[in-house]
Amino acid sequence: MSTIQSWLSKVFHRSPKEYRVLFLGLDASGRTTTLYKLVLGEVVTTIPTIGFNVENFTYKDHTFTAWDVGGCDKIRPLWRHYFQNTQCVIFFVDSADRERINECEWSLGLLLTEDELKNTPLLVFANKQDLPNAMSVVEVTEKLSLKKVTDRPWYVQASCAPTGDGLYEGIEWMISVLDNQTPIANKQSISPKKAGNRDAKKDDLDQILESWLEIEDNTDDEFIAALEDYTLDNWDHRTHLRLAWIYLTRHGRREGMKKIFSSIKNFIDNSPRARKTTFHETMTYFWTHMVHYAIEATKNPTKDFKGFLLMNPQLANGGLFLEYFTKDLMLMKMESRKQVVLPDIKPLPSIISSTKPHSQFILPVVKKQTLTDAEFLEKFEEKSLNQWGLEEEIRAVYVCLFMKGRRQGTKLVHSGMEKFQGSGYNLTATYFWIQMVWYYMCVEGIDKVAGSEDPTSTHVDFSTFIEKYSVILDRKLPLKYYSSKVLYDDPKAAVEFVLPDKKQLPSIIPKK
Ligand SMILES: Nc1nc2c(ncn2[C@@H]2O[C@H](COP(=O)(O)OP(=O)(O)OP(=O)(O)O)[C@@H](O)[C@H]2O)c(=O)[nH]1
Ligand SMILES: [Mg+2]
Repeated sequence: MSTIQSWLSKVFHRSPKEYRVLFLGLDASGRTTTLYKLVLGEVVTTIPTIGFNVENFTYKDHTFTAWDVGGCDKIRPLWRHYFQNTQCVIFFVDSADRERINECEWSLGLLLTEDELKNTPLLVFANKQDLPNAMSVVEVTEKLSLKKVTDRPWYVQASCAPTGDGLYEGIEWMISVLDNQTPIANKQSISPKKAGNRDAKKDDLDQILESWLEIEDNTDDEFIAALEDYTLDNWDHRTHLRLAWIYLTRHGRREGMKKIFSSIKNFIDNSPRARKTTFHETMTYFWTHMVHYAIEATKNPTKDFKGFLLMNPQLANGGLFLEYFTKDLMLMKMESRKQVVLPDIKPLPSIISSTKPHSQFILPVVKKQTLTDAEFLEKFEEKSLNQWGLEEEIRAVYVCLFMKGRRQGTKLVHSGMEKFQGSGYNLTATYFWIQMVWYYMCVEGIDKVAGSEDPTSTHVDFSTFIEKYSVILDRKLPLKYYSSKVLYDDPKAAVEFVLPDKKQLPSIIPKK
């Protein structure tokens, strides 16, 4: 049983007045602050939640198990793991963040289409009401198009998490709705439907493959040139497999994947041949993954595309995705079109990779810094650092966060690392280091000056910081939270955020 499942099953054994609620919303909307205000009655110092927090709190004879799941964009796909048996969704809005209110609407809109959340009451906290220019309840209601929501009870409550204003008014509304409902404990989760019967029969597959092998192909270079100037005259399953095969064999997974995504998007946007198609993130990811898996799993002696096809006839089956995803999830849901979602029938086959990320780096000793932090950042961005090891990696994280602040800095770290580490880049490990560095920056109190453009603000340079928190310079640190199998051997961790399987990442700072 997975860690998530065992946690979930523990939570489902409850007495009638116990309820399971889910805290969702964009990052920094105030969920963790609210959670601990309700649980401890005090204001805690939070750092962005990477993963989740789960706590119980009691109010007027009702016990709530609240799941607070991290909201930053790259980890939002995790939300769906928590939908099952949720009795109320509490959606948090930073009412002062007018720039991202459309993103809130979009994100909430997607949630409301989820089968597992069908008819689930929705409480919206229009949070951060204390901030100047915060949107009112009326404005938030309008901006989130809530009046259109007719399939469930909903309510918008103004709140301020640190003072606690409005929180219990919201909880009161939730209780009034829950008490008047038939216990939702009976609500069944949607079980994955059986894979559709669209799988081509073996004979049909043989026929497809035969016809595919008869096609006289142009050279790979000609094919790519035609793809890039939108003159390809075919836009079918075989074409997709071929472009994935060429890009992956030429550029490896990381770079290849990017090229595949961008070339398909461009082709759809620009070629009349693909006029009727729209780009599908999950489908593209699925086929790219399957082609990569096939490349890794088979040795193709002729080293050409036809030889590859011959050795992997299963790929001719255009309905192969139905072994992994329900039709509903893959074809009917906007979510899977817009972002890569996890399969709901069984996991994708994993690629056995002989090289672990980081294995090429040499164990660092704390070195005397010759570059200033600003020079280091410049070189990191230009990719012109001439030394690279764990210490440089941590320094890159530190200088990005320190100079640009948490949100901008995080983006910069990811894009820089992708450039720098190429196929060794691992999205989950990168997040892990960001979280640890940010945690110690918060412990030290220097998160307050991070991103400040004020030249007079105190600059704590990396050497000073790392001398005090040299504990971060431990290559084994990630293994306190993740097993090596999850972090390094599962190719998923390299491209999407995966949860730690040993221990949650810290998300609040202890009091001094
Ligand atoms: N002024 C003000 N600040 C708030 C309020 N609620 C939360 N904050 C602050 O907003 C920041 C983010 O709050 P969190 O509780 O960490 O937000 P979150 O929704 O858990 O965000 P992630 O974990 O990053 O997804 C923190 O600095 C909080 O102190 C509020 O009502 N008013
Ligand atoms: Mg949080």
